[in-house]
Amino acid sequence: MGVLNVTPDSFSDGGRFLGRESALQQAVSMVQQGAAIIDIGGESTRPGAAPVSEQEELDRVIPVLEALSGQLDAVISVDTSTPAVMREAEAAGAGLINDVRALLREGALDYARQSALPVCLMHMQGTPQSMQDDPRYQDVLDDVADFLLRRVEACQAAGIARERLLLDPGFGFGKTLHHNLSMLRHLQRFAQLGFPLLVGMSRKSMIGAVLDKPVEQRLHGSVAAALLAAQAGAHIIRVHDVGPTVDALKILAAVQAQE
Ligand code: 8Y7
Repeated sequence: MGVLNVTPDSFSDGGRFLGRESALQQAVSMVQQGAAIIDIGGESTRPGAAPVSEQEELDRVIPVLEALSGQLDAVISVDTSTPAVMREAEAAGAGLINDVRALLREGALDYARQSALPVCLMHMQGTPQSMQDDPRYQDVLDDVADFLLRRVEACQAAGIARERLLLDPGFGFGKTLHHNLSMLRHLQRFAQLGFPLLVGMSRKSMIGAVLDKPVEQRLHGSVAAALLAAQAGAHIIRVHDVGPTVDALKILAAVQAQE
């Protein structure tokens, strides 16, 4: 899964067109490099990020999705927690809902029930505004797995088929370095829950903390983390740097195909 950066502030018509053009180019390039899914989001969920209004999120995501729809040999995923964005994105051709709030926002579970799309349920402790101030767990593996399975139950109770669900432990979302490393060390546990497992560690602070490097120098660390996750059974890896990651995963696939 390749992360598509949607430029937030192109207000003039020309700017909007350029935004769509460059998004399409970026997406095509990621697909050429081996991405099977392109993830588009209009709400930054980085630690401390300011909330974005529903209209702003729609304005950022939907035009780009419309520009990409039918143009890519890939599934388009919409990174959103907002029911109206899910609805418009599905109508515009999205094939996956990637919700970092696991359908906990008002109306999201209801929308997902009516929708036909698969949904990735991610674990986050707290909110993007506060999640990195002193996150605590009794046991990060138990707590995250329990949360995800409770969200699966809520989905099933709402009438959403299990077959539509993917799970994600949410690296960096209300976790210390220790929590993140522990989740990666024991990722098999999440892979064994019985659902496709999605993970995203690309360029995140856990990579920066281990390497003591800024975000623009985290490529090799991110590829290493992606490889470890895939080896532990992750099915989908969300990354910024598709080409280098796909190379690493091809080596793993070749080795795993060997007797
Ligand atoms: C993740 C994600 C982000 C992740 C899933 C970033 C939208 C933060 N991270 N979605 N989104 N999993 N499913 O640094 O780990 O890319 S945004």
